[in-house]
Order: sequence, then C-alpha cells, then structure tokens
Amino acid sequence: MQTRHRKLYKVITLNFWREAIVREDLLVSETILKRLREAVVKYDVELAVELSKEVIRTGFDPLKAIEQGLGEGLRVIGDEFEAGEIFLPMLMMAAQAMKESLAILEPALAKGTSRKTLGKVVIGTVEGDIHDIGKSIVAAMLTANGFEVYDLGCDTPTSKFVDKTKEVKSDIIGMSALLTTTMTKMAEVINALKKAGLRGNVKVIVGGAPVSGAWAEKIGADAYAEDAIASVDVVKKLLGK
Ligand code: B12
Repeated sequence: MQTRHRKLYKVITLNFWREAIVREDLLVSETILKRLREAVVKYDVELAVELSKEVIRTGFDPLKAIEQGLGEGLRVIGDEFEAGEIFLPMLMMAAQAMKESLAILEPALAKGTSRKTLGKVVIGTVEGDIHDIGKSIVAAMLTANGFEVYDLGCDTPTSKFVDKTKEVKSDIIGMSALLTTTMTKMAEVINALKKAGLRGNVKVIVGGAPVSGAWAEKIGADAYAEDAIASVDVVKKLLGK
C-alpha cells in the first residue's frame, strides 16, 4: 500500500514539474518574441541585434524569432506608416533593424538541415521594387530546405531573371513584389520567358504582400505562396518532391 502511495506521489510530482517546465518555456518564448517585436516597433537597431544574438546563444528557434518576433514588428510598423503615424526615416530604421537581425539569424536557419539539392531556384524582387526582406527570408528557407538558390536581390530587371534562368538551368523562378505598381513586372518576366523559349522548362512562383493566388492565376504563374514556410511546400509540390 505504502509503495503504491509513493508511486502515485512520484507521478504527481513529476507531472507537476513537467507542466512547470512547459509553462516556463512558453513564458520565455513569449518574452523573447515580445522583445523582438518591440525592438522593431521602436526602430531600435542595436536592441534588435542584441536580442538576435541572444536567440542564437539560447538556441531559441530562429525561424520563430524572424516570423513571429521581428516580422510581426515590421507589420505593426507598416500599419503605422500607412496611418501616417510614423515617417519614412522611422520605417527605414525598422527595416534596418530587421535586416541586421536577419544577418545574424539566417545562418542558423540553414544549420541542422541535411544538404541535398532538391532543385535550382532563381529568386528576386522585380524591377522598380527595393523591398527585399520577405524575399530574402523565402530564399533562406528554401536554402535551408535543400534547394540551390540564386538570389538576384531587389530591383531586378526582367532580362536578369531570364539570363540567370538560362545560365543555371533553374527549375523554379521566384518573384517578389511589395508595391502594387511593380506587380505587373511579374507578368513581364513570364512573357519574356515565353519569348526566350524557356517557359516550358521552368515553374514560376510569386509572392509578396499585395500578391495573391488570383493574381498568380491571372498572369499565368504556376503558384503563389503567402509566406516563407508555405513557399517550401509549394516549391516541393511544383517539382513533385
Ligand atoms: C520595410 C518596408 C520598407 C523598407 C524596405 C527595406 C527592404 N530592404 O526591404 C523601405 C523603408 C526601404 C521601404 C521603402 C518604400 N516603401 Co515600403 N514597406 C515596408 C514594410 C513596412 C514592410 C515590408 C516587409 O519587409 N515586411 C516583412 C516581410 C517579412 O514580409 P513580406 O515582405 O510580405 O514577405 C513575406 C510574404 O509576403 C512572402 N513573400 C515575399 N516575397 C516572396 C516571394 C516569393 C517567391 C514567395 C513565394 C513568397 C514571398 O514571404 C515573406 C516571408 O514570410 C511594408 C508594409 C507591409 N505591411 O508590408 C511597406 C510597404 C510595402 N511600403 C510601401 C511604400 C509605398 C514604400 C515606398 C514607395 C515609400 C516611399 N514613399 O518612398 C518605398 C518604395 C521604394 C521602392 N521603389 O521600392 C507601401 C506599398 C503600398 C502599395 N500598396 O504599393 C507599404 C505597403 C507600406 C504602406 N502601408 O503604405 N519600405
């Protein structure tokens, strides 16, 4: 009888500690994400960099830090900018905080994943558009998941997409646009691919805040993905992996 009680007591205390640890983990996770968000919202580059180093030091999930921490902060900043509550220099500082943090966190994304090439991807932000944060996250996620990625950067002329595709014989072209005015460049690239006789050999995926599945369909792209995680699955599916 006494042994049964002792066993029961042990199970109860073990469960208590397990739950306490889980609660503590959630608390730590919420705190770091909140601090990352705030660093971007307050356009504090130094703090964002310091926190990103802490993410690496503590082994916290870098993707979560980017998507749910820094990325969320940038979305808040975007809304504030749209509402006229902040001005361009503040927006630029917030973007700088994101970029410098990404430089620290991105290498950690690629770690711990097996390196096998699933296919070649040429990716870039279309001509006239200098937004490259989201595109760079997508590129990093694809690299981390085994794709060979050629990142053309931002403000990419249509001819550069075509030339690089021809040069490396890529399987996929990824295009990003954050401005409604530059979305049409995606259609221009698709037409240029057709003219160059390359469209049959390459799948096209598009993304960026104003882009949608309906837009992808309208311009004759093969797919749309709304974020970096979805883009990995969509690209795999496009290549039948
Ligand atoms: C940061 C930022 C900037 C930075 C960019 C820095 C950089 N190096 O990228 C700076 C300050 C330079 C900037 C400049 C401008 N900006 Co700006 N900017 C933003 C802001 C706040 C955030 C964008 C961002 O990085 N988001 C975070 C990332 C992680 O999200 P994301 O880009 O959407 O990417 C994700 C998905 O969309 C997807 N994705 C993205 N690309 C791709 C590609 C593929 C292939 C796939 C599959 C998926 C995918 O995955 C990503 C990761 O999950 C947005 C507001 C917003 N809500 O989007 C305005 C915003 C895009 N900017 C805007 C404007 C107007 C400008 C300027 C014209 C301002 C000006 N008056 O000069 C200039 C543009 C100049 C130019 N020629 O490009 C407007 C655009 C309005 C419109 N509808 O066209 C927005 C919406 C702000 C607003 N609400 O008014 N901007």
